Amino acid sequence: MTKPQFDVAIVGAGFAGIYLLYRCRQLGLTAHVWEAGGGVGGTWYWNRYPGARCDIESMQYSYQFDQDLQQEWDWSERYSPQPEILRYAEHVAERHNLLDGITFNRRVATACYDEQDSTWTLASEDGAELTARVCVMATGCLSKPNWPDINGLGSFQGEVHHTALWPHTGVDFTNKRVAVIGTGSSAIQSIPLIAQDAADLTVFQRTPNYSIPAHNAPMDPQYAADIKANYAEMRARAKQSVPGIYGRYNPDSAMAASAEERHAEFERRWQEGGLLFMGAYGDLMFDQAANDSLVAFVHDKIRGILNDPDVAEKLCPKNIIGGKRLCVDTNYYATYNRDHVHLVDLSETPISTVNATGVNVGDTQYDVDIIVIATGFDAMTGALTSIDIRGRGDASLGERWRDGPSSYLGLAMADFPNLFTVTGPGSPSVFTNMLPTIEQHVEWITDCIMHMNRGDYHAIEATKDAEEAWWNHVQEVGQLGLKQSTDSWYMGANVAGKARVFMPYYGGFPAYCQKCEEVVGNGYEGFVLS
Ligand code: NA7
Repeated sequence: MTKPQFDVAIVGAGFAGIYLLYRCRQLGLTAHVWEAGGGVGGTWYWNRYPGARCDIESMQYSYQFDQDLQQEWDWSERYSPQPEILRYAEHVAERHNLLDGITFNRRVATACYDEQDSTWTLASEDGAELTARVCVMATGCLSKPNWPDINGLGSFQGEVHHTALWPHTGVDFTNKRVAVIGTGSSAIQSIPLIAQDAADLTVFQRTPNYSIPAHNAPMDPQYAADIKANYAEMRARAKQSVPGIYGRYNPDSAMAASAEERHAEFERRWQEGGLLFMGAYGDLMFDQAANDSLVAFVHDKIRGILNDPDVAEKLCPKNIIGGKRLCVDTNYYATYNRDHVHLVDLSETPISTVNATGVNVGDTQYDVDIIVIATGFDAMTGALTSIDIRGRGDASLGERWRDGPSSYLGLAMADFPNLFTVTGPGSPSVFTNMLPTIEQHVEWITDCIMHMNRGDYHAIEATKDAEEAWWNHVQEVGQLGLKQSTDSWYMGANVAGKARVFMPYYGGFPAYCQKCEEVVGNGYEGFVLS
């Protein structure tokens, strides 16, 4: 047997990769990270578009593994802007001396399992190799940009920028005519800021999204101090909530309340802002009438903000609220009241072509200087299937997932021994606060590796039966309630030709954690250790 270079090879230096490296070292495991970007931070390294910020409050969108860090770090705003989150990631890497364990600007091309030696060999696009007993894909859920299949995009003579590949030097919109294609979270965050500088802004909208005011503000020092004084308790409570986010969830049924009470509760939540808007009642995602009542409330809000009723109608989504991830904004709808901001509705006529001078829709040509592509990601699977991952018997993960992914707990796949995914398809991931979800996965994976070491096992592999049973459960739970009625990236609907499968686990963070603990308690049930 050839001894691998490391116990653990880690792909990606976002929040998952950083914590993995830290935890491996704490446990005495050798580990090395390959990262495609030029620095740590993952999604916060790449997504530098104007207005990029998290939609979970900063006091919760942070690590909890380091008590001192948790007490020392001061967030400046209720929702941290991208540069501050990136600085935080950099700080954690420096604070724990992790940088020497990361090779930057190294994109993984292939990952192959050698059954003889029970080791993984990673090969990078630039020809380097890395061997390890265990390989962990910490590649993120929203990492592979989704480029729209628009005719002629390459022929445009001006600047084209994808929000997820934003230039580090920024983009100067001053006196420029700008097109934004897409109206998801990235567009909704950036449009108000682009509009501040641009001479003219045209937004090309295929489907409107629901957006709730962030009411972002400088961090209230008293609020931060109160949380710091009770951080452990707050984190424990968050872990008991379905999305892993601490907050006020009303379990009552919306339709059991009077119309006045409902309106008052929705209004209170609108004034508080943020994703907890959906916590107003317990059945908003399960009862059509309840959801309709919230839709009517938000439509009224949109109509109340917009000066032009035609534009307001175009901005009112027709699908349920909460089907796609809710957006959280600062002045998004009001931006369309500005004379130089225009909305082009693509719902009936898509973009026909992009040519040298701009965007063409039907008979109308929109000449612009800059095109911003805000069309999201090949979510959940894109970063994994971009790597040629080969397991036992040369099994290809990309081939295996052609008709949609499948995984045991979002952590491991049959025929891919010693390979783990952090927040992979089949785990709660994007339905939760990603930071605690990442920490739970990293701790589970590293505990598992220690268990292997203690038992002198050289390989662990999910069984086909366990994978299939879990995946069926993921699909069943995904069909509960109203969520599946909306085409979304949760089920691959945003990428042309991608299989439609419900990818994240919709059963909630507490149920998921319990399952993971049971699996361990039952001697790594559903896995074969050899
Ligand atoms: P999203 O939420 O996937 O949004 C992408 C947007 O781009 C959405 O409005 C799409 O319309 C639109 N889109 C995609 N392809 C096209 C084409 N060909 N023409 C016009 N419009 C198109 O990505 P984001 O980056 O905004 O946000 C992703 C997540 O990051 C978000 O949920 C947060 O969790 C953070 P569609 O709805 O598909 O009709």
